[in-house]
Amino acid sequence: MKTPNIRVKNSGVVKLKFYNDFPDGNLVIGESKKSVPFDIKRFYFINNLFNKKSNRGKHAHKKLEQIIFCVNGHFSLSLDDGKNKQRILINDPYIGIRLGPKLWHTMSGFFRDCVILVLASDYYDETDYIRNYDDFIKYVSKMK
Ligand code: T46
Repeated sequence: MKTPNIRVKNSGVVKLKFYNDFPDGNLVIGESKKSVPFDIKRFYFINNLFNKKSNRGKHAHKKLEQIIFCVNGHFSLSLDDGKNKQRILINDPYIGIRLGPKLWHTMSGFFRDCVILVLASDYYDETDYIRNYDDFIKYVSKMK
């Protein structure tokens, strides 16, 4: 995957160190506060994405920092900072995308046994989610 040129606010690219010259498989490494720019308090992964029509995400966070990876297969990530929108095909396990706060994100188009891995800066807290798009637009415009 070519390194994506991120055009929305509160996002960016995280590149992991990897060794892919082992005959027995590849090794990929991330470290808190080094390649991953925060302390990792939680991780989760999403698998069993066989329904190609599924749409996940469709929300923003108020404070949470996350990095999203596709460790297998590929999917489409849509980002929206309330003003700029961008869609990225995520298909490189060594490149993660920062999902910073106040960034509406949607994952779709899951393909080839897609497995998504997310590293998060904090524990799960439903009050940190903005799950309604109109509320998101109001929230980001208040912040300006
Ligand atoms: C995000 C995107 C990329 C928990 O109880 N604990 C957790 O740590 C998480 C992540 C979820 N949940 C519960 C909350 C819901 O009842 O699991 C259920 C499904 O969560 P949600 O619909 O938010 O799943 P996604 O895939 O739409 O979103 C997830 C993360 O929730 C979210 O923070 O940014 O992945």
